[in-house]
Amino acid sequence: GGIERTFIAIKPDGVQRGLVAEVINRFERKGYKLVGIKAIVPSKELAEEHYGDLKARPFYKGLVNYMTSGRAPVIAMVWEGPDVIRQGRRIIGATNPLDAEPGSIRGDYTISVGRNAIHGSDSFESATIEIGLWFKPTEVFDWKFTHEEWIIS
Ligand code: YYY
Ligand code: MG
Repeated sequence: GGIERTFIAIKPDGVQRGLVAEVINRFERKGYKLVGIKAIVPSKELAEEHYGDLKARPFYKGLVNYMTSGRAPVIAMVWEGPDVIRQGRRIIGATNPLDAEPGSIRGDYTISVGRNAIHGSDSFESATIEIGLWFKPTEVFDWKFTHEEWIIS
């Protein structure tokens, strides 16, 4: 795949669990580039928009409450690199942690779908929308690894 950007967020349970460094490490060590990061307690409006396609689902209200409680912030990130949207979903693992492969973040650290620690965009379209929702253009940075030719050819 070509160079893409994806929206990755460590949800409040992941922050409470002390998984921030672990998540960043798994993307960084793979060779992906961190082009945006911030801590944020999303407003109800932002969380509802972010999960807008799930509005009709029974868990929607609880999901929005959990994201917006402020009992821990969300760590919102933009990661860049070849095929990072699909590969990011693999690094994260299946939505239900009981289906997530060992070696994935959800597979290694979580046991409940309602506390699965991390979000990752599922397509180019949702990545574009989600980055625009969570980040201002000035909060996302164009930069190059000095050693880029040793990671990407
Ligand atoms: O993209 P992903 O996070 O893997 O799953 P989605 O189907 O987009 O659902 C978003 C979010 O909703 C999921 O990470 C947990 C929650 N959820 C839930 O609490 N119960 C479900 N049965 C399905 C999803
Ligand atoms: Mg999703």
